[in-house]
Amino acid sequence: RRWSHSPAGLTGLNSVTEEDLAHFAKILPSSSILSTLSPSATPSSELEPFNNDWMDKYHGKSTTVLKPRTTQEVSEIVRWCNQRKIGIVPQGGNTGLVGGGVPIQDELILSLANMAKVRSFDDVSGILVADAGCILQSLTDYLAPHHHIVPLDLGAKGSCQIGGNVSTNAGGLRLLRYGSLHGSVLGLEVVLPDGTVLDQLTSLRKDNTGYDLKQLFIGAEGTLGIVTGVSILAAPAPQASNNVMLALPKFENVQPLYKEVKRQLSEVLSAFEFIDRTVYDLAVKHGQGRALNPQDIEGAECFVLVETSGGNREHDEQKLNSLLESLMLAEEPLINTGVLASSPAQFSALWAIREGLTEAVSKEGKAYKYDISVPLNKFQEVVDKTREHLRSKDLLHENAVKYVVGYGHVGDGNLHLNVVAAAYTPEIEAALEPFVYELVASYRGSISAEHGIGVMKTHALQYSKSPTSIEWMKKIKALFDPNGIMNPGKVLP
Ligand code: FAD
Ligand code: 2HG
Ligand code: ZN
Repeated sequence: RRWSHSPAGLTGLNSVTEEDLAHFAKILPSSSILSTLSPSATPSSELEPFNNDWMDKYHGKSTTVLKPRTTQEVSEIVRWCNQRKIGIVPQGGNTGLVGGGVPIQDELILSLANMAKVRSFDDVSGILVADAGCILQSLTDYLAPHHHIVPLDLGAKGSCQIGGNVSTNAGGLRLLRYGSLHGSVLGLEVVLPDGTVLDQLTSLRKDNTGYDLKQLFIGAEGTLGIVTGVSILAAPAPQASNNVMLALPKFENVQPLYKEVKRQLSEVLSAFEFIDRTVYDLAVKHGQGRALNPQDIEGAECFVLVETSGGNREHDEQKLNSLLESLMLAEEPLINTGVLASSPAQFSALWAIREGLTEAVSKEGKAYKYDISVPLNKFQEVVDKTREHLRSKDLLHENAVKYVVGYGHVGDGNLHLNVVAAAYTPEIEAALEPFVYELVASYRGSISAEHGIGVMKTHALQYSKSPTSIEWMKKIKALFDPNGIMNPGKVLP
């Protein structure tokens, strides 16, 4: 494989002009238009949150953000941009971690933030239909009194939008239980790059009428169209949830532990999350969740957070207690200790450690994030080999790379390798890439288990996709978006 990482140039696309703004003003009220171009002249500081990503790693130079309120408005904007060959970046909550949601140059940003209504919910079938701009947490809150939950949960739930989740095919903390969005999304409404509205917003559990077009937009990262509505199968809310944080003396115990936990908890197991010692210590340092008793976890090399969700509290607690008992009393125990939540507050505090890892890492420094699929027994090896590689390049010190950590979703075989540096520098990037991608390929893994390709990995796609697959991806892109206006420079090399 040849390695080249030159920033994508967006040839053949036009910048937004004052004439374009005058046209947008016929479609949208002035409150839905932010632009540094006169006559609106929004201060550029107001565009910064849209131009910069969550990690402060990717920076765009867009002059204009539009916030349509209806699918019709989205369609009219897109139709105009297609005629005028103006690049569009669809943006949800801007929590993406691969630079997909911010412009590369001065593309127009189309924010879904003003499309945030629940369209319908059927508490018999559990089918929820919502605007793409609904924030994930607000959907969870909406469903709670109806005793249902969104079949997806992640640390960014307070900001990310369901349209962004669908567009990144977000995995999250309970994929092990509820499966991928490719299964739970029943239908989509999408504005295609020529402005046509593709209405596939069915509320049917079963529909085998030919090609399932909606699947193409799940994980397309806004390169094929703008998702404006989502129909999703909500899950019944569990009657009882519980969790336990297990401290392990060594990484090698994770795999046998996972087997044992699956065997004993079977149908009530809903999460099994891995946290290495270094990132646990960072979470504690930066005040995420409540630290476990330091004496209890002395010598622990890593942690696992196990969650149960079931229909009968007594039955689930009994299962969890007997699991803990058998683990502690085993001749060669796989764990040092286990902290079982005994109240809703403790339950949340344990989850807060896991959900707060991304934030803890970002408080510590600038993170190079590799979200990869590798065999479970290689998780630690990947972290160790990366650390050793950086050490060999003399880059492992306070002023360069401070920490190399690993955490992730064991049930999904998904490791989050985070390299925490003092600053983003070309030197560190050159040491990490293609090193990490070569390593992943040597295990026949995936270079993106859940966060997507965005702008970060376009040049590395070939590590996980064959030339034939990439060729057909390009053909599909050209078919939907012959002018290349939809999130240009993202996903495809
Ligand atoms: P954005 O960041 O705005 O956009 C992401 C991509 O989708 C971009 O390419 C954008 O152009 C496109 N897009 C957004 N909305 C639309 C739309 N309506 N139509 C078409 N394209 C659109 N990811 C996981 O998979 N699992 C996790 O556990 C997880 N945890 C996270 C925790 C934290 C603290 C953070 C900051 C991020 C996490 N992420 C996780 C990454 C991120 O992918 C998710 O947060 C989320 O799915 C992105 O949604 P968003 O609305 O913020 O999308
Ligand atoms: C998670 O699982 C998210 O917490 C974010 O996918 C991972 O911070 C990361 O690298
Ligand atoms: Zn994740």
